[in-house]
Amino acid sequence: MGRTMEEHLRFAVAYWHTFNANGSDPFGAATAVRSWDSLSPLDRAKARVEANFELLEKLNVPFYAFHDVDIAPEGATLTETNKNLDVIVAMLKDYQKSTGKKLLWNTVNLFTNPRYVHGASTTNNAEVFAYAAATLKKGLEVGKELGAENYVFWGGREGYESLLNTDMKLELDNLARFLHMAVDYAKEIGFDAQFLIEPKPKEPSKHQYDFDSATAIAFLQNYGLKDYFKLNIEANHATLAGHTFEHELCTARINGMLGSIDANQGDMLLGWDTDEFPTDLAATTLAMYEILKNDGLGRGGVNFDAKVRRSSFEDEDLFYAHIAGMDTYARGLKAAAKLIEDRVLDDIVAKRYSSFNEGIGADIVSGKATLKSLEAYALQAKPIRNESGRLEQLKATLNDVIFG
Ligand code: GLO
Ligand code: NI
Ligand code: NI
Ligand code: NI
Repeated sequence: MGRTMEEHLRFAVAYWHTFNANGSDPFGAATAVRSWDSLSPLDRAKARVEANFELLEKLNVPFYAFHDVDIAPEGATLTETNKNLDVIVAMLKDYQKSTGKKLLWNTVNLFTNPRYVHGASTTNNAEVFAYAAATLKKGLEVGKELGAENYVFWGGREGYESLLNTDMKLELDNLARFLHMAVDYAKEIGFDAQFLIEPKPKEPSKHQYDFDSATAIAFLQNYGLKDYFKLNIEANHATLAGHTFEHELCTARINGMLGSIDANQGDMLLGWDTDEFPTDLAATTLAMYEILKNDGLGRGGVNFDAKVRRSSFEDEDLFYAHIAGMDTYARGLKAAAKLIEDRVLDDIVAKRYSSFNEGIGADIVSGKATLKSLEAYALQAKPIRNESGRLEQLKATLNDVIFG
Protein backbone atom coordinates (compact mmCIF):
# COMPACT_ATOMS: atom_id res chain seq x y z
CA MET A 1 0.00 0.00 0.00
CA GLY A 2 1.03 3.61 -0.28
CA ARG A 3 2.48 3.01 -3.73
CA THR A 4 1.54 4.58 -7.05
CA MET A 5 -0.24 2.62 -9.76
CA GLU A 6 2.99 2.62 -11.81
CA GLU A 7 4.88 1.06 -8.92
CA HIS A 8 2.28 -1.66 -8.56
CA LEU A 9 1.93 -2.28 -12.29
CA ARG A 10 5.44 -2.65 -13.65
CA PHE A 11 4.25 -3.78 -17.08
CA ALA A 12 6.49 -5.75 -19.40
CA VAL A 13 6.18 -6.79 -23.03
CA ALA A 14 7.15 -10.39 -23.88
CA TYR A 15 9.58 -10.46 -26.81
CA TRP A 16 8.57 -13.96 -27.90
CA HIS A 17 4.90 -13.12 -28.29
CA THR A 18 5.27 -9.76 -30.01
CA PHE A 19 7.72 -10.06 -32.87
CA ASN A 20 8.65 -13.72 -32.88
CA ALA A 21 5.08 -15.00 -32.88
CA ASN A 22 3.68 -14.78 -36.38
CA GLY A 23 0.32 -16.47 -36.16
CA SER A 24 1.45 -19.96 -37.10
CA ASP A 25 -0.12 -22.91 -35.27
CA PRO A 26 0.14 -26.70 -35.74
CA PHE A 27 -2.48 -26.49 -38.51
CA GLY A 28 -1.60 -23.22 -40.23
CA ALA A 29 1.28 -21.10 -41.45
CA ALA A 30 2.13 -17.55 -40.40
CA THR A 31 -0.57 -14.95 -40.87
CA ALA A 32 1.42 -11.88 -39.79
CA VAL A 33 3.62 -10.30 -42.44
CA ARG A 34 6.62 -8.39 -41.05
CA SER A 35 8.88 -5.94 -42.78
CA TRP A 36 11.94 -8.03 -41.84
CA ASP A 37 10.72 -11.41 -43.12
CA SER A 38 13.10 -11.42 -46.09
CA LEU A 39 16.21 -10.36 -44.12
CA SER A 40 19.04 -12.66 -42.95
CA PRO A 41 18.58 -14.08 -39.42
CA LEU A 42 20.97 -11.61 -37.80
CA ASP A 43 19.53 -8.59 -39.64
CA ARG A 44 16.05 -9.77 -38.69
CA ALA A 45 17.15 -9.87 -35.06
CA LYS A 46 18.45 -6.31 -35.32
CA ALA A 47 15.21 -5.09 -36.91
CA ARG A 48 13.28 -6.70 -34.04
CA VAL A 49 15.35 -4.82 -31.47
CA GLU A 50 14.28 -1.54 -33.08
CA ALA A 51 10.67 -2.68 -33.21
CA ASN A 52 10.79 -3.77 -29.57
CA PHE A 53 11.84 -0.35 -28.34
CA GLU A 54 9.38 1.40 -30.65
CA LEU A 55 6.59 -0.69 -29.13
CA LEU A 56 7.75 0.01 -25.54
CA GLU A 57 8.01 3.71 -26.29
CA LYS A 58 4.59 4.01 -27.94
CA LEU A 59 2.86 1.92 -25.28
CA ASN A 60 4.75 3.75 -22.52
CA VAL A 61 5.68 0.35 -21.03
CA PRO A 62 8.85 0.41 -18.89
CA PHE A 63 10.02 -3.22 -19.17
CA TYR A 64 10.55 -6.12 -21.55
CA ALA A 65 11.44 -9.81 -21.15
CA PHE A 66 13.02 -12.41 -23.44
CA HIS A 67 14.56 -15.85 -23.99
CA ASP A 68 18.01 -16.00 -25.60
CA VAL A 69 16.59 -17.45 -28.83
CA ASP A 70 14.02 -14.64 -29.10
CA ILE A 71 16.67 -11.98 -29.46
CA ALA A 72 19.40 -13.68 -31.50
CA PRO A 73 19.54 -16.61 -33.95
CA GLU A 74 21.07 -19.88 -32.78
CA GLY A 75 24.33 -20.70 -34.53
CA ALA A 76 25.65 -24.12 -35.56
CA THR A 77 27.86 -24.20 -32.45
CA LEU A 78 27.69 -22.77 -28.95
CA THR A 79 30.48 -20.35 -29.84
CA GLU A 80 28.54 -19.05 -32.84
CA THR A 81 25.32 -18.76 -30.83
CA ASN A 82 27.11 -16.79 -28.12
CA LYS A 83 28.67 -14.51 -30.74
CA ASN A 84 25.23 -13.70 -32.18
CA LEU A 85 23.98 -13.01 -28.67
CA ASP A 86 26.87 -10.62 -27.99
CA VAL A 87 26.01 -8.55 -31.08
CA ILE A 88 22.35 -8.18 -30.11
CA VAL A 89 23.01 -7.70 -26.40
CA ALA A 90 25.32 -4.78 -27.19
CA MET A 91 22.54 -3.26 -29.28
CA LEU A 92 19.91 -3.82 -26.57
CA LYS A 93 22.22 -2.22 -24.03
CA ASP A 94 22.56 0.92 -26.14
CA TYR A 95 18.81 1.13 -26.64
CA GLN A 96 18.19 0.65 -22.91
CA LYS A 97 20.57 3.51 -22.21
CA SER A 98 19.02 5.91 -24.70
CA THR A 99 15.36 5.08 -23.90
CA GLY A 100 15.50 4.30 -20.15
CA LYS A 101 13.62 1.04 -20.77
CA LYS A 102 14.65 -1.92 -18.60
CA LEU A 103 14.81 -5.68 -18.64
CA LEU A 104 12.28 -7.18 -16.19
CA TRP A 105 13.74 -10.63 -16.73
CA ASN A 106 15.56 -12.83 -19.15
CA THR A 107 15.87 -16.57 -19.47
CA VAL A 108 17.20 -19.20 -21.86
CA ASN A 109 15.12 -21.49 -24.04
CA LEU A 110 15.89 -25.07 -22.98
CA PHE A 111 12.94 -26.69 -24.70
CA THR A 112 12.66 -25.94 -28.45
CA ASN A 113 15.86 -27.46 -29.82
CA PRO A 114 15.50 -31.24 -30.51
CA ARG A 115 18.45 -31.92 -28.17
CA TYR A 116 15.99 -31.21 -25.34
CA VAL A 117 13.52 -33.90 -26.41
CA HIS A 118 14.01 -35.65 -23.03
CA GLY A 119 14.40 -32.46 -21.02
CA ALA A 120 17.35 -30.16 -20.25
CA SER A 121 18.55 -30.52 -16.65
CA THR A 122 16.20 -33.52 -16.28
CA THR A 123 17.48 -35.26 -19.42
CA ASN A 124 18.78 -38.85 -19.40
CA ASN A 125 21.87 -37.66 -21.30
CA ALA A 126 24.77 -36.00 -19.46
CA GLU A 127 25.99 -34.23 -22.63
CA VAL A 128 22.61 -32.51 -22.96
CA PHE A 129 22.83 -31.49 -19.28
CA ALA A 130 26.25 -29.98 -19.97
CA TYR A 131 24.98 -28.06 -23.04
CA ALA A 132 22.00 -26.75 -21.09
CA ALA A 133 24.31 -25.67 -18.27
CA ALA A 134 26.57 -23.80 -20.69
CA THR A 135 23.51 -22.08 -22.16
CA LEU A 136 22.31 -21.14 -18.68
CA LYS A 137 25.77 -19.73 -17.86
CA LYS A 138 25.56 -17.44 -20.88
CA GLY A 139 21.99 -16.47 -19.93
CA LEU A 140 23.17 -15.33 -16.51
CA GLU A 141 25.98 -13.32 -18.09
CA VAL A 142 23.51 -11.69 -20.51
CA GLY A 143 21.20 -10.88 -17.61
CA LYS A 144 24.04 -9.23 -15.72
CA GLU A 145 25.16 -7.28 -18.78
CA LEU A 146 21.65 -5.88 -19.30
CA GLY A 147 20.88 -5.32 -15.61
CA ALA A 148 17.95 -7.77 -15.56
CA GLU A 149 15.94 -7.34 -12.36
CA ASN A 150 14.87 -11.00 -12.34
CA TYR A 151 15.86 -14.25 -14.02
CA VAL A 152 13.17 -16.84 -14.87
CA PHE A 153 13.34 -20.61 -14.89
CA TRP A 154 10.37 -22.14 -16.62
CA GLY A 155 10.95 -25.90 -16.78
CA GLY A 156 9.98 -26.19 -20.45
CA ARG A 157 10.57 -29.93 -20.85
CA GLU A 158 11.56 -30.67 -17.28
CA GLY A 159 9.18 -33.57 -16.83
CA TYR A 160 8.61 -37.02 -18.27
CA GLU A 161 6.30 -38.97 -20.57
CA SER A 162 6.33 -42.39 -18.90
CA LEU A 163 7.69 -43.82 -15.65
CA LEU A 164 8.48 -47.05 -17.52
CA ASN A 165 11.77 -45.56 -18.70
CA THR A 166 12.31 -42.76 -16.14
CA ASP A 167 14.51 -42.41 -13.05
CA MET A 168 12.48 -39.70 -11.34
CA LYS A 169 14.81 -39.41 -8.33
CA LEU A 170 17.88 -38.80 -10.48
CA GLU A 171 16.01 -36.29 -12.66
CA LEU A 172 14.81 -34.27 -9.68
CA ASP A 173 18.26 -34.40 -8.05
CA ASN A 174 19.77 -33.13 -11.31
CA LEU A 175 17.22 -30.32 -11.58
CA ALA A 176 18.25 -29.22 -8.08
CA ARG A 177 21.96 -29.48 -8.96
CA PHE A 178 21.33 -27.30 -12.02
CA LEU A 179 19.59 -24.63 -9.93
CA HIS A 180 22.32 -24.72 -7.27
CA MET A 181 24.91 -24.17 -10.02
CA ALA A 182 22.90 -21.15 -11.19
CA VAL A 183 22.80 -19.70 -7.68
CA ASP A 184 26.55 -20.23 -7.28
CA TYR A 185 27.48 -18.74 -10.64
CA ALA A 186 25.24 -15.70 -10.21
CA LYS A 187 26.99 -15.05 -6.90
CA GLU A 188 30.39 -15.55 -8.53
CA ILE A 189 29.75 -12.94 -11.26
CA GLY A 190 27.78 -10.55 -9.04
CA PHE A 191 24.45 -10.96 -10.87
CA ASP A 192 21.93 -10.01 -8.19
CA ALA A 193 18.63 -10.60 -10.02
CA GLN A 194 15.74 -12.26 -8.17
CA PHE A 195 15.54 -15.88 -9.38
CA LEU A 196 12.02 -17.03 -10.26
CA ILE A 197 10.58 -20.49 -10.91
CA GLU A 198 7.55 -20.47 -13.20
CA PRO A 199 5.30 -23.45 -12.43
CA LYS A 200 3.24 -25.07 -15.19
CA PRO A 201 1.50 -28.46 -15.47
CA LYS A 202 0.94 -30.85 -18.39
CA GLU A 203 2.47 -28.93 -21.29
CA PRO A 204 4.71 -29.80 -23.05
CA SER A 205 5.54 -32.96 -21.07
CA LYS A 206 2.80 -35.09 -19.63
CA HIS A 207 4.20 -34.86 -16.08
CA GLN A 208 5.84 -31.48 -15.49
CA TYR A 209 7.99 -31.37 -12.35
CA ASP A 210 7.02 -27.78 -11.48
CA PHE A 211 3.31 -28.60 -11.67
CA ASP A 212 1.98 -25.72 -9.56
CA SER A 213 3.02 -23.35 -6.74
CA ALA A 214 2.74 -25.92 -3.96
CA THR A 215 4.79 -28.51 -5.87
CA ALA A 216 7.50 -25.99 -6.78
CA ILE A 217 7.73 -24.68 -3.21
CA ALA A 218 8.05 -28.20 -1.78
CA PHE A 219 10.78 -29.00 -4.31
CA LEU A 220 12.74 -25.84 -3.48
CA GLN A 221 12.44 -26.55 0.23
CA ASN A 222 13.52 -30.19 -0.11
CA TYR A 223 16.67 -29.24 -1.95
CA GLY A 224 17.74 -26.25 0.15
CA LEU A 225 16.87 -23.74 -2.57
CA LYS A 226 13.93 -21.92 -1.00
CA ASP A 227 15.90 -18.85 0.08
CA TYR A 228 17.21 -18.20 -3.42
CA PHE A 229 13.99 -18.35 -5.42
CA LYS A 230 10.54 -16.88 -5.67
CA LEU A 231 7.77 -17.79 -8.10
CA ASN A 232 6.60 -16.27 -11.37
CA ILE A 233 2.91 -17.15 -11.48
CA GLU A 234 1.12 -17.32 -14.84
CA ALA A 235 -2.67 -17.04 -14.93
CA ASN A 236 -3.14 -19.61 -17.69
CA HIS A 237 -0.82 -22.10 -15.98
CA ALA A 238 -2.90 -21.83 -12.82
CA THR A 239 -6.09 -22.77 -14.63
CA LEU A 240 -4.35 -25.64 -16.45
CA ALA A 241 -3.38 -26.99 -13.02
CA GLY A 242 -7.04 -26.92 -12.00
CA HIS A 243 -6.62 -23.83 -9.80
CA THR A 244 -7.72 -20.25 -10.00
CA PHE A 245 -5.02 -17.62 -10.59
CA GLU A 246 -5.69 -16.20 -7.11
CA HIS A 247 -5.20 -19.64 -5.53
CA GLU A 248 -1.73 -19.88 -7.03
CA LEU A 249 -0.89 -16.30 -6.03
CA CYS A 250 -2.15 -16.88 -2.49
CA THR A 251 -0.18 -20.12 -2.13
CA ALA A 252 2.98 -18.29 -3.18
CA ARG A 253 2.20 -15.27 -0.99
CA ILE A 254 1.58 -17.10 2.27
CA ASN A 255 4.86 -18.94 1.77
CA GLY A 256 6.73 -15.70 1.14
CA MET A 257 7.39 -16.78 -2.45
CA LEU A 258 5.35 -14.42 -4.65
CA GLY A 259 7.81 -12.77 -7.02
CA SER A 260 6.26 -11.77 -10.34
CA ILE A 261 3.40 -12.60 -12.69
CA ASP A 262 2.90 -13.62 -16.30
CA ALA A 263 -0.35 -11.84 -17.13
CA ASN A 264 -2.64 -13.60 -19.58
CA GLN A 265 -5.79 -15.68 -19.49
CA GLY A 266 -6.82 -19.07 -20.75
CA ASP A 267 -9.93 -20.14 -22.57
CA MET A 268 -12.46 -22.12 -20.53
CA LEU A 269 -13.16 -24.31 -23.54
CA LEU A 270 -9.56 -25.09 -24.46
CA GLY A 271 -7.26 -27.32 -22.42
CA TRP A 272 -3.92 -25.74 -23.25
CA ASP A 273 -1.91 -22.57 -22.69
CA THR A 274 -3.76 -20.25 -25.11
CA ASP A 275 -1.97 -17.13 -23.79
CA GLU A 276 -4.78 -14.67 -24.45
CA PHE A 277 -4.44 -11.08 -23.33
CA PRO A 278 -6.20 -10.55 -19.98
CA THR A 279 -9.61 -8.91 -20.31
CA ASP A 280 -11.48 -10.50 -17.38
CA LEU A 281 -11.89 -7.74 -14.79
CA ALA A 282 -13.10 -10.01 -12.00
CA ALA A 283 -10.00 -12.19 -12.44
CA THR A 284 -7.54 -9.26 -12.42
CA THR A 285 -9.30 -7.79 -9.36
CA LEU A 286 -8.79 -10.96 -7.35
CA ALA A 287 -5.23 -11.25 -8.63
CA MET A 288 -4.38 -7.67 -7.66
CA TYR A 289 -6.04 -8.29 -4.29
CA GLU A 290 -3.45 -11.00 -3.59
CA ILE A 291 -0.66 -8.80 -4.90
CA LEU A 292 -1.71 -5.90 -2.64
CA LYS A 293 -1.91 -8.31 0.31
CA ASN A 294 1.67 -9.22 -0.62
CA ASP A 295 2.60 -5.53 -0.41
CA GLY A 296 3.26 -5.55 -4.16
CA LEU A 297 5.61 -7.58 -6.31
CA GLY A 298 8.83 -5.83 -5.29
CA ARG A 299 11.30 -6.27 -8.15
CA GLY A 300 8.80 -8.36 -10.06
CA GLY A 301 6.26 -7.08 -12.54
CA VAL A 302 3.26 -7.74 -14.73
CA ASN A 303 4.61 -9.39 -17.87
CA PHE A 304 2.18 -9.87 -20.75
CA ASP A 305 2.95 -13.47 -21.65
CA ALA A 306 0.17 -13.22 -24.22
CA LYS A 307 -0.22 -13.23 -27.97
CA VAL A 308 -2.76 -11.81 -30.37
CA ARG A 309 -5.02 -14.38 -32.07
CA ARG A 310 -3.82 -15.59 -35.47
CA SER A 311 -6.92 -14.06 -37.03
CA SER A 312 -5.75 -10.60 -35.81
CA PHE A 313 -2.55 -10.02 -37.73
CA GLU A 314 -2.28 -6.26 -38.24
CA ASP A 315 0.63 -4.61 -36.38
CA GLU A 316 -2.02 -2.39 -34.79
CA ASP A 317 -3.56 -5.38 -33.01
CA LEU A 318 -0.44 -5.64 -30.84
CA PHE A 319 -1.21 -2.18 -29.49
CA TYR A 320 -4.90 -2.78 -28.86
CA ALA A 321 -4.11 -6.07 -27.13
CA HIS A 322 -1.60 -4.50 -24.70
CA ILE A 323 -3.84 -1.51 -24.07
CA ALA A 324 -6.77 -3.78 -23.19
CA GLY A 325 -4.51 -5.84 -20.92
CA MET A 326 -3.10 -2.80 -19.12
CA ASP A 327 -6.56 -1.28 -18.66
CA THR A 328 -7.89 -4.53 -17.24
CA TYR A 329 -5.05 -4.66 -14.71
CA ALA A 330 -5.34 -0.97 -13.81
CA ARG A 331 -9.07 -1.32 -13.17
CA GLY A 332 -8.46 -4.56 -11.29
CA LEU A 333 -5.92 -2.76 -9.09
CA LYS A 334 -8.39 0.03 -8.31
CA ALA A 335 -11.14 -2.42 -7.43
CA ALA A 336 -8.76 -4.50 -5.29
CA ALA A 337 -7.57 -1.39 -3.43
CA LYS A 338 -11.20 -0.52 -2.70
CA LEU A 339 -11.91 -4.04 -1.42
CA ILE A 340 -9.03 -3.64 1.01
CA GLU A 341 -9.83 -0.06 2.00
CA ASP A 342 -13.47 -0.90 2.76
CA ARG A 343 -12.46 -4.16 4.46
CA VAL A 344 -15.07 -5.92 2.33
CA LEU A 345 -13.48 -9.34 2.61
CA ASP A 346 -11.31 -8.76 5.69
CA ASP A 347 -14.20 -8.12 8.07
CA ILE A 348 -16.11 -11.21 7.03
CA VAL A 349 -12.98 -13.36 7.12
CA ALA A 350 -12.08 -12.02 10.59
CA LYS A 351 -15.59 -12.78 11.82
CA ARG A 352 -15.60 -16.28 10.33
CA TYR A 353 -12.47 -17.21 12.27
CA SER A 354 -13.18 -15.24 15.43
CA SER A 355 -13.63 -18.42 17.48
CA PHE A 356 -9.85 -18.83 17.31
CA ASN A 357 -9.33 -15.55 19.19
CA GLU A 358 -10.37 -16.75 22.62
CA GLY A 359 -10.99 -19.76 24.85
CA ILE A 360 -10.37 -23.13 23.27
CA GLY A 361 -9.63 -21.48 19.89
CA ALA A 362 -6.83 -19.38 21.38
CA ASP A 363 -5.40 -22.56 22.97
CA ILE A 364 -5.34 -24.24 19.53
CA VAL A 365 -3.60 -21.32 17.86
CA SER A 366 -1.03 -20.89 20.64
CA GLY A 367 -0.17 -24.59 20.61
CA LYS A 368 -1.39 -25.06 24.18
CA ALA A 369 -4.22 -27.43 23.23
CA THR A 370 -3.79 -31.22 23.17
CA LEU A 371 -6.10 -33.99 22.00
CA LYS A 372 -6.89 -34.60 25.69
CA SER A 373 -7.77 -31.00 26.51
CA LEU A 374 -9.86 -30.75 23.32
CA GLU A 375 -11.69 -33.95 24.21
CA ALA A 376 -12.45 -32.56 27.66
CA TYR A 377 -13.89 -29.48 25.99
CA ALA A 378 -15.92 -31.42 23.41
CA LEU A 379 -17.43 -33.66 26.09
CA GLN A 380 -19.16 -30.73 27.74
CA ALA A 381 -19.76 -28.55 24.64
CA LYS A 382 -23.27 -27.53 23.67
CA PRO A 383 -24.59 -28.42 20.17
CA ILE A 384 -22.45 -26.57 17.65
CA ARG A 385 -23.91 -24.00 15.29
CA ASN A 386 -21.40 -22.76 12.72
CA GLU A 387 -20.99 -19.21 11.39
CA SER A 388 -22.41 -18.33 7.98
CA GLY A 389 -19.79 -17.95 5.22
CA ARG A 390 -21.67 -14.93 3.83
CA LEU A 391 -20.60 -15.96 0.33
CA GLU A 392 -23.71 -14.63 -1.44
CA GLN A 393 -23.31 -11.26 0.22
CA LEU A 394 -19.65 -11.15 -0.78
CA LYS A 395 -20.40 -11.93 -4.40
CA ALA A 396 -23.01 -9.19 -4.56
CA THR A 397 -20.62 -6.66 -2.98
CA LEU A 398 -17.80 -7.73 -5.28
CA ASN A 399 -19.96 -6.99 -8.33
CA ASP A 400 -20.74 -3.61 -6.87
CA VAL A 401 -17.08 -2.72 -6.29
CA ILE A 402 -15.96 -3.96 -9.71
CA PHE A 403 -18.77 -2.75 -11.92
CA GLY A 404 -20.00 0.22 -9.87
C1 GLO B 1 5.13 -21.21 -21.39
C2 GLO B 1 5.64 -20.18 -20.50
C3 GLO B 1 6.72 -19.35 -21.12
C4 GLO B 1 7.45 -18.66 -19.99
C5 GLO B 1 8.68 -18.05 -20.38
C6 GLO B 1 9.87 -18.43 -19.62
O1 GLO B 1 4.05 -21.67 -21.25
O2 GLO B 1 4.60 -19.37 -20.10
O3 GLO B 1 6.17 -18.46 -22.02
O4 GLO B 1 6.70 -17.64 -19.45
O5 GLO B 1 8.87 -18.48 -21.59
O6 GLO B 1 10.49 -19.47 -20.26
NI1 NI C 1 4.95 -17.63 -18.94
NI1 NI D 1 2.68 -20.24 -20.37
NI1 NI E 1 1.89 -18.88 -21.72
